[in-house]
Amino acid sequence: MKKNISIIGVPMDLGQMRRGVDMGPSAIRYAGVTERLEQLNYKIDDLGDIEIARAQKITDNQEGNLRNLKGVSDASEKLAAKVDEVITKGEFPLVLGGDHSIAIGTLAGVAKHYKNLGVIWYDAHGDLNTAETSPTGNIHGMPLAASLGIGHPALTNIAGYSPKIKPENIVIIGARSLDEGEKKLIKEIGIKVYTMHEIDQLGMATVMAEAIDYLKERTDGVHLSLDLDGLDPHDAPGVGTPVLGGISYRESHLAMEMLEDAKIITSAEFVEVNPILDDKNKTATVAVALMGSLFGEKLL
Ligand code: 4U7
Ligand code: MN
Ligand code: MN
Ligand code: MN
Repeated sequence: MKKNISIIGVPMDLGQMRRGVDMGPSAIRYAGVTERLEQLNYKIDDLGDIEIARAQKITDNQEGNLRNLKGVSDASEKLAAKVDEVITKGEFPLVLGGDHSIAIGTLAGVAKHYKNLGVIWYDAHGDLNTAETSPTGNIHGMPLAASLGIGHPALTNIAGYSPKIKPENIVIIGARSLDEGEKKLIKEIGIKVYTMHEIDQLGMATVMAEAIDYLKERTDGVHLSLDLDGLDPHDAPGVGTPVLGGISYRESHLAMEMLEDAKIITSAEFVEVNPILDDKNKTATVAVALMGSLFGEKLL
């Protein structure tokens, strides 16, 4: 039986320094997310946007190398409560970003409901920094660490518990820009990572088959956190931190189709869409197309 999908917009831009990513949810709605998923016979409940405090000056406000800490932390609490409510109602939470710092709140709301939540982190980056290791102080580079319980308590203790996830339940896909501290942490705690090297060498079909097998045998739910910069900037130009040599549009569709076939995804978020940096809303359109595949659209 198909679950109802609840859409939650998070117009967050406090986790980084480029303007415009707060318009990501609008861009994704404009690209037709509701209509696309209704065609697949889902009932869509668009819950609107979480309210985000507007920073006075997004470039100031440094608190010990954690830019806009309070704004991010407050929004994470609100988002966690909303996601928790959606899952309690028996619906599928589909979260639209906004910068990737929102994953802290999403995972805080989701992980309450699972003993062994799995996470697919589809991203050019590891997002495993802390104030100590971050070269930028931008919290959108820290949500995976925070969810593991690593970092400032205002980020790790959202919803009153920590950690949300275990290192062995995470699979990172598409990595090609990892900071030194992130590389060290990955080796220390043992996170499974398919970098672009493995995707080139094995092919996306094998990478996804392995990732699905790995998560299936150890988790009771899987959250997909898809940062559009996981894709190559030619296919997804509207992102704040583009990195050349990424996952293609077709490879990404294959990944989504394989996740749909495996029926393992229990919540999802699509983040980092920045329409100001985009080419005619291409990146939001790509995001919606990938959601189509994730929720069962077929070519024939
Ligand atoms: B995204 C970076 F230093 N690692 O921490 C950092 F390269 O959510 C980039 O994946 C983080 O887009 C990118 O600032 C965060 C940087
Ligand atoms: Mn990224
Ligand atoms: Mn990211
Ligand atoms: Mn980015």
